[in-house]
Amino acid sequence: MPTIHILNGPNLNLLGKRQPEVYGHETLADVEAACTALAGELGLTTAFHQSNHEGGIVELIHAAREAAQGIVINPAAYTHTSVAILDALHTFEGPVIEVHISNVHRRESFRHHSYVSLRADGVIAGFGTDGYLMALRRMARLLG
Ligand code: DHK
Repeated sequence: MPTIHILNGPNLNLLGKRQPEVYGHETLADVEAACTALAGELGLTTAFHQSNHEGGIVELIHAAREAAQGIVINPAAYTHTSVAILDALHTFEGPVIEVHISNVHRRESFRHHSYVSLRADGVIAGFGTDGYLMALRRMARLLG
C-alpha cells in the first residue's frame, strides 16, 4: 500500500479557532480523520504531521524520504518564504502535492508566490479542507 505523508506548517495546529472566516471551522484533527478514512477507501496509508518550525518541516520531509511514496504538504506561511523547504522537497523522489485551504491568489500579494510550487507536481488552493482529500485522490491516481 503506498504511504502518503501529509505535512502541515505553522499555525495550522489552530485550525478551527484561527480566522475561521478564512480557514473554516474544522480542526486539524477533523482533517486528519477525514484523510485517514478516505485513504482507507483509496488503498493508501497516511501519516499526518504538523510543525510550527521551518526546520521541523525540513526534518519531516527527510523522514518522508525513508518512509513515504508521496507527500501532501501545506507549508502555510513558509510557502512564501522557505528555500529550505523547497530544497528539502527536491531531495524527495515521489509526487508532491501542495495544498492551501484558502485561495491564496485572492489574498495579499505576498501570498501569491510559492517557493514550494517550483517542486510541486500539483497545487490545490481555495477548496477549504477538501483540498487535502482532493490531493489524496490525485495521489491514488499517480501511485495506484
Ligand atoms: C495557510 C497559511 O497559514 C497562510 O500563511 C498561507 C495557507 C495560506 C492556507 O490557505 O492553507 O498564506
